[in-house]
Amino acid sequence: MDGKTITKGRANGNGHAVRSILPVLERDAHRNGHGPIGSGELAFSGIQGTLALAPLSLDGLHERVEDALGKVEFVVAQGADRLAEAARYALLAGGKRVRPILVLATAQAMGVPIEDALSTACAIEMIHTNSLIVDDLPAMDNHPKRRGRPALHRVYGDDIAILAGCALLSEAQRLILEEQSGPAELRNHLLRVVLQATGSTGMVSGQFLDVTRYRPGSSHDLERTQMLKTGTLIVACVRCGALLADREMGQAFTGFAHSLGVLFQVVDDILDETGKARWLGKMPGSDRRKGKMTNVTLFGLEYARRTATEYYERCQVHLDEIASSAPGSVAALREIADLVHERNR
Ligand code: GRG
Repeated sequence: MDGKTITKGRANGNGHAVRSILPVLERDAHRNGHGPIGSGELAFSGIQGTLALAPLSLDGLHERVEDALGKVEFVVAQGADRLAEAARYALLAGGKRVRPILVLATAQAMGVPIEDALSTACAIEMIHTNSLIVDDLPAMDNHPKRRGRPALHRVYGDDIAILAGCALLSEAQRLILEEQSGPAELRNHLLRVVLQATGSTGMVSGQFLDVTRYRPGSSHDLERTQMLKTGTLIVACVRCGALLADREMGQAFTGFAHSLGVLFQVVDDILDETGKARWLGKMPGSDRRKGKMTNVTLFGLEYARRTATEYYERCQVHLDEIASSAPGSVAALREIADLVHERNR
């Protein structure tokens, strides 16, 4: 790959929050209309050297996400530096980055350059990080550890942790509105999708049902409540990836996103029962201790394991369908399904 890079600011004016470093050849490939089904490693073939961009793997996408998140700047008022420091402590603590990678992998499958999906991907990870900060507070789940180190409120105090969560939320929205490339209509649409998934129609209601120990009437009802808490954001990642290609999710993508959302939470329930603290980065067994309604506490470990297998298999069926018509590679989406199924943290 050509080692030469350019730095491209993506903000409209001052205060670039996410800067991108594109290999010159990659940039030119986009401009010349050769590219990109995916984005990443450059390969040449044929006498004329036809440019083809090899899709990025999970690791490659992970690297792009970490790089972009590391460049997010929290612009704060004079005297509020510790607020930015706290937000960065939570954001750069090394999560798995499943959600932003899912945005990028979907975009890649739809033939969108990774570069064009990074702002929305980062914004979603920032909102997810906010939800972890809030969930960890003593008034909620009271987790002392998160992502392998002391939870934010244990280091900075509840007050600063809440404010850092607010900063992550507002900066995430600004990223989509100001840093995301494309027409205003697209940016508004992306933001609507993200807010629908994370606000009172989605995650916030899911968390409400969780903290008030809502007792689901059936396994179907449990799935509904878990979709609110966890699954809607995962579906939103796929939807945003598709929107970036100016498409709504078709039946196959919808089925995949829903199955992955359910799979993610079922595996989370299993890990809370069977996982090891050193891998999870937080204490296991918290669901049972706190009387949470999960696949494991309500229906048992065997049921949860069967459900995980069933939804993993559903992911595979939908991925086969997607692979038969998507313009780009679905390999990274397959890797995500494997990761979500097999993870130990
Ligand atoms: C977003 C406005 C707004 C409010 C938040 C607190 C709250 C409302 C929601 C909490 C929802 C919650 C904690 C859901 C659990 C989701 C979950 C399984 C988190 C763990 O995600 P991983 O495993 O974690 O992807 P890493 O650390 O890898 O990112």
